[in-house]
Amino acid sequence: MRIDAVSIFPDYFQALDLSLLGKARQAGLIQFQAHDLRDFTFDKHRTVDDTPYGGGAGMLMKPEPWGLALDQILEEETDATIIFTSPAGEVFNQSLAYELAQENRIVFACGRYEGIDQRVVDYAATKGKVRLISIGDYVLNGGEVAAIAMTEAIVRLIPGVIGNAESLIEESHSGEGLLEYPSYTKPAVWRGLEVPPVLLSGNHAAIAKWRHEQQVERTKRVRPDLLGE
Ligand code: JQB
Repeated sequence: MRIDAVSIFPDYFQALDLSLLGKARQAGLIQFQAHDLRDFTFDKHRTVDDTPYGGGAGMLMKPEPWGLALDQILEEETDATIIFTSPAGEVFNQSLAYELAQENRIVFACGRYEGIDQRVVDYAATKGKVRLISIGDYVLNGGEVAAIAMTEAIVRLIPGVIGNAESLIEESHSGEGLLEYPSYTKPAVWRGLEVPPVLLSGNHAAIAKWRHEQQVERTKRVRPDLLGE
């Protein structure tokens, strides 16, 4: 899979050099490239924003640099998915991560200010599949953090990226169904706080039952919406 991101803050994406994602890149499982939108401007101040037609607060991103960036990144590519991170998009979730993990090419268009001229979205739709995606119902100052979060969720689903295939299988059984159970490691007593004795019992059926009960209790308490309530 090849992932590109266009942004006026390409340095954000250095976070993807670290850890899991860095290893997936070194192993050739994914290619990632961040692009500076200002490289597609020609004026002295490398301007990417302008005032909105019809009035309103703040500035919008002007279309011309976006058009040139998309042209250069996509060239003759026809099957790319172009994702506009946006508070007005569909909300990202695990099933969307699985869906996007099947793609060959993803381009993240990361806006700033009050967003991007709508014609950029319409133009992108002539070059590939366009999606507007939000990472949740809160307001960020721009799309970079959202693109990084989605990239991490997507890339870890690519075969070979997570060393332990079992953890993915376990997730897929619980994914979007129930919250995780609480986990403990050594020591058995820490600062007077004990690990639940059932986990030290060696009784695997009892452990599975306890963990499932914990999942149900937590989900009812914290995320009743996941149980349809
Ligand atoms: C500009 C963004 C998000 C991209 C995701 C999420 O566009 C705006 N509209 C109103 C207020 C603020 C902005 C700022 N902004 C580009 C841009 C916000 C994404 C964003 C997002 N994905 N919250 N905010 N979950």
